[in-house]
Amino acid sequence: MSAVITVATTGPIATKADNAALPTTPDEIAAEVDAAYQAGAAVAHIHLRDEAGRPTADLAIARRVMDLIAGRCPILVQMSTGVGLGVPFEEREQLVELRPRMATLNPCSMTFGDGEFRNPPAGVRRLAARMRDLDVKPELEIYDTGHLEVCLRLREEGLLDEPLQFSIVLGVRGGMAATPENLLTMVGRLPAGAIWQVIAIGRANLQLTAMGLALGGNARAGMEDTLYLRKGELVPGNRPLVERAVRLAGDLDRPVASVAEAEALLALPAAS
Ligand code: KMH
Ligand code: ZN
Repeated sequence: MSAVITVATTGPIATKADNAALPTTPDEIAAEVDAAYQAGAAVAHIHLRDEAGRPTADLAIARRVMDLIAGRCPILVQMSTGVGLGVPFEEREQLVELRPRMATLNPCSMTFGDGEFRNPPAGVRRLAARMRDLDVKPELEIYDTGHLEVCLRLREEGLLDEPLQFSIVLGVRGGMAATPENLLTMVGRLPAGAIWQVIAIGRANLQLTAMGLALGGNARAGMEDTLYLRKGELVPGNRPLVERAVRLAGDLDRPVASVAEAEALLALPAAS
């Protein structure tokens, strides 16, 4: 089966001081998304930064980024509602009002590195319901085993439509460690028919992304998850990471999904 490649160009944490190639302005993000699309990505996972490079849920910046991307390529935009640790949930949830085709839904609060990632139960339910009403497909970010149970409860409550789409996030300090055993455990617990990908943060990015593809998952690539191509070698942009994921998928007989194929595979509601 084809593999959907998502590019995550920017994320909420790294800065240009960590890697000068990190895109942070709307123009830089759109250019990197376009390069990733040309290399085979069908989905763009988007975090926004303000003029000072800080994570933001500013709707004007979000609209500008979405417009710039749409002006360049037909990639499917997945807005992060995780945004960044310092941004209140009530601001983050507003991003779905712009009706991106997809958005993340982080089901639980947790320790996240040295910070706190706040996703209160009532807010998560409100955001899930709003996404359902707006036809924005949620990608469920599960950082620990219990996060999956919370998602299944949301489905029972009618707040999530099938097929459920998961990111199994490995390597965040406060969530599951980035080990093959944890990935296998989580894949084994997913409900039948679930769509999933691995998000492997840091050093194990390559190995766990490859493992996810070998197990039949989709793949995410980009500077949100690693700033290095390999140990000690900073990546000069997002494109080489996407190209690597495309190569891995191809070698595993997983042709890369086009945008149209990704829309079907991910069962996205029709564009409005
Ligand atoms: N930053 C990753 C650990 C989100 O943006 O909502 C997970 C992520 C979730 O990408
Ligand atoms: Zn993200």
